[in-house]
Amino acid sequence: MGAHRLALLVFLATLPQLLLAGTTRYYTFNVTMQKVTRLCTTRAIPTVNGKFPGPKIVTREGDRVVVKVVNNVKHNVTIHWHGVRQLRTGWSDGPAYITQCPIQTGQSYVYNFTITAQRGTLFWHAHVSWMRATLYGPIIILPKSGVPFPFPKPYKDVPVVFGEWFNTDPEAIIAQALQTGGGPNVSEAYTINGLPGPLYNCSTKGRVGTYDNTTVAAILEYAPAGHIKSRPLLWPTLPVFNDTAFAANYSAKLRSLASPDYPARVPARVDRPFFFTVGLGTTPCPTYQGCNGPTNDTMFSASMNNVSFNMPTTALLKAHYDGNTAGVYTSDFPATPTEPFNYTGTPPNNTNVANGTKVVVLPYNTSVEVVLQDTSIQGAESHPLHLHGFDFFVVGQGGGNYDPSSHPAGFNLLDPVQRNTVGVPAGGWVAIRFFADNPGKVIHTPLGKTAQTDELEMGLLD
Ligand SMILES: [Cu+2]
Repeated sequence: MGAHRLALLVFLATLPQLLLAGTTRYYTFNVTMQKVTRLCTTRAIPTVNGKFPGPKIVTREGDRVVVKVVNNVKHNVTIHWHGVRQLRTGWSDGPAYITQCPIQTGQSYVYNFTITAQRGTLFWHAHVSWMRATLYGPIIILPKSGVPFPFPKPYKDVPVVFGEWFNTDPEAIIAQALQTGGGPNVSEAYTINGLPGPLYNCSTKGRVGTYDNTTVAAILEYAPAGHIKSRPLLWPTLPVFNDTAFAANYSAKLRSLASPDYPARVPARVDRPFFFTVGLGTTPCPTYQGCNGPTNDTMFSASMNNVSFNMPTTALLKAHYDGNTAGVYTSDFPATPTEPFNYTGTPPNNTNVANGTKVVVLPYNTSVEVVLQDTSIQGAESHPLHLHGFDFFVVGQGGGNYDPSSHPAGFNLLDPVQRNTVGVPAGGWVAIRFFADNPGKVIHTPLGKTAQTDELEMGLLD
C-alpha cells in the first residue's frame, strides 16, 4: 500500500512536467494507389492510407511528431509539413533534392520533428514533382494542454483543405509540360476536402451544365438536429478571381495579435536586404524538339533575379552538411538584379534567363528583408512565395515598381501579418522581414521552370 501511494505521488508530481515537455505522436503513412471517382471519372490515385484527402495529423504545441512514410507506389515520394517551423530538423522538412533524397518505391523514411511555438491549422503535402495533387491532408496544432486559443473556443473544428481534381494522371501532365515548355493542362475542378462541390459537370447528384472553373463551392447548413432540408442557393457577390487590387486591399487589413503572449518579433533593423525579381523569362529550346513557349524555339522559364533553378541530384542540405558542395550548388545567388530594368514596364529585348543552383548563405540570426518584385516579362502574374521552416512578417506591398527611397517609410513594423506564404501581387511588389534563426532552410516559390510547373528555389543555409 505504502509503495503504491508513493508511486502514485511520484506520478502526480511528474505529470505536469510531462505535459509541459509534450508527448510523442506516432503516425504511419502508407502511400498506396486507391481508386477514387470524381466528375464521373474513376482513377487510381496515390493516397496516404487509402484516403483522399489524406489523414489528419492532430498534435499539440510542444509535441514531437514521428511519421513513418512507406512508399508503395511507382513514383518517388517525399512529404512536406507546410508551415511547420522544423527548428534544426531540416532533414524532416520534405522538399526532394533540397533537404532529402526522395523515398523510392518500396523504401521508407521517418520524419521526426517537434512543434515549437506554433498553434493553428497547417497542412502536409508531397513535395516531389506533382505528387501533391493527391497526397495532402491537414495538420491540427492545439495549444499546450490548459492553454486556450487566443479566440473564443469554437463548438467544433472542421478543417477545410483546398485542392484540385485532374481527370488524367497529373504526373503525365507535368512531364509533358516540362518537355514542351508550355503551360501544363489545367485541372478539371477545384475541390474542398477532395470534393468538387455542386457547380461542376457530373459533380454531386450528376449536375450537368456550364460551369465556372475559377470557383469551388460547398454548402454549409445549420439547423436543429433532424430539421436540415435543402434550400435554394444564395449566391454571395464575389470579386472576380483575378482582381489584384481587391485581394491586396483585403490582405493589407490583416494584422498580427502583437500581444505580450503572442508578440510580433519584427526585425526593426535589417542586416541583409535583398531585392528579388520574380517572373517568367525564356530559355532557348533544344533543337531536337518543338517547343510550346512564347515562340517556336523558346521555352518559358521562371526565374528569380534572372536565375532559373536547376534541380540538383544531391540534396542541398546533405551537400552543405557533408561540406561537399562543389558541383552541387554555388553560394553566389545575386542579392539584387544584375541588370536592373523597368520591371513592370516594357520588357528588355533579351528575356533569356541564366540557369543555376545558387543559394545565399546567411550567418545564424541575421535579420533579413526580402523585397519581391513581379516582372511583366511574358505578362505580369501573381506568384506565391513560400519560406520553408520560417514564418515571416509582411511589412509592405504595393503596385508597380518598388521604390527603396519612398516605400520603406510606409512599412508596418508594429503588427504586420505573420505568414509562411505570400502572393507577390501581379505587376507589384511585397516586402517581408524575418530572422534567419533556423539552420538549413530554403526559400522557394511554387512557380514554374516552365510556366507554373517545377519548383524554383533559392537557398538559405546557415
Ligand atoms: Cu511549405
